[in-house]
Amino acid sequence: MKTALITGITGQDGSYLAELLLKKNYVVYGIVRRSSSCNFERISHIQDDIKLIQGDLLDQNSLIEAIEDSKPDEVYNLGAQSFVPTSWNQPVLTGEFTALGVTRLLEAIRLKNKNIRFYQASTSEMFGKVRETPQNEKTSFYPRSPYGVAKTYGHWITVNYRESYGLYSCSGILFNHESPRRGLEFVTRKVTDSVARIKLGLLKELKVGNLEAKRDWGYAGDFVEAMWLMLQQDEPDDYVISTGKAHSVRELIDTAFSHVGLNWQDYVVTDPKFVRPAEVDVLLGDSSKAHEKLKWKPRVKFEELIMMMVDSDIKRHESSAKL
Ligand code: NAP
Ligand code: F7E
Repeated sequence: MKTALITGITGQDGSYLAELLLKKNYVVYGIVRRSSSCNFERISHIQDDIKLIQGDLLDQNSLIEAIEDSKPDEVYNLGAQSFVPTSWNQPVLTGEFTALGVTRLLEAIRLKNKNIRFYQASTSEMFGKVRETPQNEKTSFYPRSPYGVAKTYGHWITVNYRESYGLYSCSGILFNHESPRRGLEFVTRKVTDSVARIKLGLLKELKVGNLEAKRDWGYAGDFVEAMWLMLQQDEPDDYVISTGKAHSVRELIDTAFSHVGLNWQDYVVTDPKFVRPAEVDVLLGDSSKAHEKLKWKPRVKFEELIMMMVDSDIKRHESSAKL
């Protein structure tokens, strides 16, 4: 029986990864940071099956103790300040969590047990102002936000600990992945939640930013499988994980409104408040390497994903209206 330690277990990916590892009979530990109110909504259904340890990516000793207490075979570093706009308001904090936090965790592993396998949650945001399309593992980085810059540091320190100390450390360069558990501030969930509320008569309009931005959107449940597969190979390596199809925010909105029989032009307004200081215009991933070496392929298609999210948001609002 293997043991895994997950940072960011209360987040979207952490909850799906914990479910996957439990199904594979892992003992699953998660690091949670202290907050004044409980934020275990995404893991409440598995809370009795996992073990939670208090810790923070800002606090070196708490990470060392988490490694000592859980004695993991695998560590998945999913914890981060992950919302791009917040990274302009809080660039230093974003750097502390999302960049230096990776080094703190790698140091804890290096000091306690160099045989632990390490997964770093890297991102397509590192490609930013893209140098080529589609983007693969060899495409150079040009991050466009403090978040992207912090993740680029996290990516290279993961590669560096592999090359300096021989750690089995892998970096998954994941393109956008979504689900009914996505945070409400990200564009897919903001749209699907608003469509649900508009359909139920609880909201009148949806305010968004750049309609022309394009993303390669996949399903989080599919993407966490790739994280696990990366740590099961003979040699550590870095992989791009994507669907290979890009859609605009406009198409996303159209798909979500059409699913409930509404015309998006009647409800959507653009608001400069949601336009970013520097935009990532188009991201499109080439995950041939993951297809070939990990035998990984995404299952859920864009339209299915958006419909799944709209249906889930409608159900949630209907249930809370009944209470
Ligand atoms: P998420 O829902 O925002 O979850 C982030 C997690 O990090 C939460 O559990 C949060 O805990 C935790 N966290 C934040 N600051 C922390 C700190 N100082 N110490 C310990 N934990 C901390 O993100 P996600 O969508 O699941 O993404 C998982 C990871 O993949 C992130 O690193 C993200 O940057 C990266 N990524 C995401 C995507 C995507 O499309 N989803 C794509 C590429 C890469 P609280 O609940 O306490 O806030
Ligand atoms: O924006 C545009 C916005 O916030 C997507 C994170 O998980 O994926 C995520 O980062 C696009 C951008 O995600 C609104 O300008 C228009 O072009 O959903 P998002 P993101 O910035 O791509 C990457 C891979 C990560 O690693 C990150 O952690 O949509 N957009 N109007 C809007 N975006 C938001 N949030 N809200 C709007 O109203």
